Amino acid sequence: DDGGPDPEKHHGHGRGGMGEEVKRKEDKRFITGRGNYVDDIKKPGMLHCEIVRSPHAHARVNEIDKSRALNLDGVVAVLTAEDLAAHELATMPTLMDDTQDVLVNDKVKFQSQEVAAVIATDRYVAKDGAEKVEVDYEVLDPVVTAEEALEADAPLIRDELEDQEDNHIFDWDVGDKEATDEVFEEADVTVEEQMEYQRLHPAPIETCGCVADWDPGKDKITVHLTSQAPHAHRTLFSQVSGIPEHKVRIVSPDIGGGFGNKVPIYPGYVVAAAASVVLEQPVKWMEERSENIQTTGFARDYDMTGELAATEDGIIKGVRTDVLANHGAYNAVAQPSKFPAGFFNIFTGSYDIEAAYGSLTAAFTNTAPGGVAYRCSFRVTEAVYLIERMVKVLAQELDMDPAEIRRRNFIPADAFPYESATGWNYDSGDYEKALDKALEMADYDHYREEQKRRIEEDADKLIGIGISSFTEVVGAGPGKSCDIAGIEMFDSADIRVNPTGNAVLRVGVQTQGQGHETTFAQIVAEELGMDVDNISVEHGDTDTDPYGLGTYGSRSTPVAGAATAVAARKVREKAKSIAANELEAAEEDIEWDRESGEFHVAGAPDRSITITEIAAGAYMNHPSSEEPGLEAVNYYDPPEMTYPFGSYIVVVEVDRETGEVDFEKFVAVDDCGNRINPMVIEGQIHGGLAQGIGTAMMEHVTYDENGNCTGGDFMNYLLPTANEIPNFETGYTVTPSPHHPIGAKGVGESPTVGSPPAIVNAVVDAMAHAGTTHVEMPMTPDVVWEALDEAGLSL
Ligand code: PCD
Repeated sequence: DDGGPDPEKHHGHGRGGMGEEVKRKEDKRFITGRGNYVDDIKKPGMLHCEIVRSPHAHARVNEIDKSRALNLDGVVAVLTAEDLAAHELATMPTLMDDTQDVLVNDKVKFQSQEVAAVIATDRYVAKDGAEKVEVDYEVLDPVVTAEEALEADAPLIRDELEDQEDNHIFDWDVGDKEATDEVFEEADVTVEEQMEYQRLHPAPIETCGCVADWDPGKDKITVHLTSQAPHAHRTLFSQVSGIPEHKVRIVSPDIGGGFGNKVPIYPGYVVAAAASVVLEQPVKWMEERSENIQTTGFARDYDMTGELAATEDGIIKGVRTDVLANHGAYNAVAQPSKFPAGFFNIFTGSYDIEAAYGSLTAAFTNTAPGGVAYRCSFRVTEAVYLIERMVKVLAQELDMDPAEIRRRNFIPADAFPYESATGWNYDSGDYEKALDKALEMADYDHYREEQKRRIEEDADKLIGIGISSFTEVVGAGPGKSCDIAGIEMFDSADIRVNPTGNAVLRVGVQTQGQGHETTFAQIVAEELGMDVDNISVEHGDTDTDPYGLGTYGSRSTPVAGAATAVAARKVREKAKSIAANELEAAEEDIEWDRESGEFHVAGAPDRSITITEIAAGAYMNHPSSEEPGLEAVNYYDPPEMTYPFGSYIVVVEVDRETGEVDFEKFVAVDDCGNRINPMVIEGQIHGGLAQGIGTAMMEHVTYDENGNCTGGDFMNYLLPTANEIPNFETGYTVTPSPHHPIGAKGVGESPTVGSPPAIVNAVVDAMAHAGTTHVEMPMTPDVVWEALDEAGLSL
């Protein structure tokens, strides 16, 4: 082939291909109010489902009295675990092969857990009905933190499991312990820090929900589902329900943000589907906001110790980490099954470190289950936070500039492909280039001067500068190492060119807002020389789309994007033989020109033909050597993941009187290889940085000592608004992925992964002269003021 688009000539050819800022096709329907979300789906005779939830975190259910609810006009049914058991649906598997109650069987294990379900003709009646279900609870002692859970006399949460004698789930480790210990013994300097990555929630605007519709005439169920992985969910639905897979159709319509929250299967989906089969009517279930935050997939909740060993001049020799993970009441983390700690083991980050060792213990607690990859490739966010914070701690210990210490330890640009001490194969990178660019954009030296001046003048407001030079790992597969519930993580594309020269692309991944209807059409435009307006993208319907593993872990571009390019090139190959037929030349003499998008006879550029003319030829005058039609399918199993990276620099002003933090400057330089749509990328970066600010400054799912979720609504789980978001300055470098057909890497998660350590490093940096080495997230004004006070800096 011709090797794909040229990164140097990255401005496209005017047809809306790679590198062009094509306006998002999907936005027309979104900004004119024509989006179609799950809650917009209304079917004749549709019933509504509301869930009765436990007010207690840990309690035995003695009795459920349905009678008052059933007496309410409009209530059709009240379901409990017993009713589901009759259909073998009382429990469901989690993505990590644990077994979760769909409705509580015997014992409540977290606050707001699903106890019963009321099905009614109207949502409000269903809600009234849910209030009338009487449950007799016997309250038990709850266990809220992982530390408490592992104490010898802690109450046993999972007493229904045979062989489970305590709240311990698993231990995991990676790296060479002996070699790492040795490096630490011999090191000039070692540093250690304890840090918590607090429990977060993805909190998408659209909560989770479904409309399940059993068709007794066809013995087929159609479920409109807030799903980031429709095909995988179809397989799981079929396995759990016993309905054959070809009789299950999952439709993921417009999704109002996923962020990892819509990867797992939740009890509400199963209840609605069971109710629809039993009642032979469509049933809708839609979460409210607090149900979403309190019960469906949380993220993070890692309590981490980090250690670095280094030479006097700041060469990092070893890294060690130990983690205590709170997994909630069930082991329901959403990650490939061979990675119990997700991709946390990439904690050597962007640095060439000789020895590394990490260990982790996971525990059950009486809190909601989860551990989803919230804008993060399976725990890479925690890993990046750990290493980027530790590099700052080390720089302080050695009194070195944090930019300089990074420079001394980066994996050099000529060392790629690079294998890390924990076994990751980085495809490409040029970390110093990105850092240099960010330093320049941030006016780094100026702010260092300003910082000094403020300290000397004993100013009321201090300046802090934080850096994060992160590496992400996105695009899971390869199928050999990555799976969801045993299904290999490949992805797919199916292109059909119509006789009139336009085309439909169907892909196995779908968009939750990130713009696939535009960017995937751009890949086809680039590879077929078609105009982007002539390509429509379809996704999210398992009856018509090729099987794919879903959208998360920034895998769409690396995997389905690759499948799209390969399928388009297959179409191009066939197009050549049609071109030869039309131009009355030998197929070997036909060349494709990326610039013009046309096929021509070698040495005779005026004997050329467009893809539109070829499409007509494929249906109206096809060569006898070929089948009629013009289409191709590709299932792509990536040989490796892709490793986007970047350098973020944050300048903050910290108020010594109030603990308030103001962003003075926020610079983000990203490298995602070849860029499909720079405008979409910039939008992705802005959104992800906003979520990084939420993480660092205000978001936290909190619990009190009784297991009450005290951070479970938007009054208490604070999301950043336009008021808290500064002006971002974005930049980029281009280091193509050598193994990806169009040289692209993912980018959607990078800003959320990369920014929290830059922000925390900046706040710590403002107090570093007084000896502060760490401030915990979320850095609300009171937390910052405490830290100032401890350092003797508060006013
Ligand atoms: N791109 C371009 N170029 C390159 C790359 C990329 O252009 N080179 C673009 C694409 O195409 C798209 C975007 O950008 O459109 C993104 O991409 P990616 O990175 O590949 O990714 P995806 O797969 O597609 O997606 C996913 C992501 C994630 S993961 C998340 S969270 C988030 C993000 O995405 N989410 C969201 N973003 C977003 N946006 C929106 N709007 N919404 C949402 O929801 Mo996970 O794991 O799930 O947690």
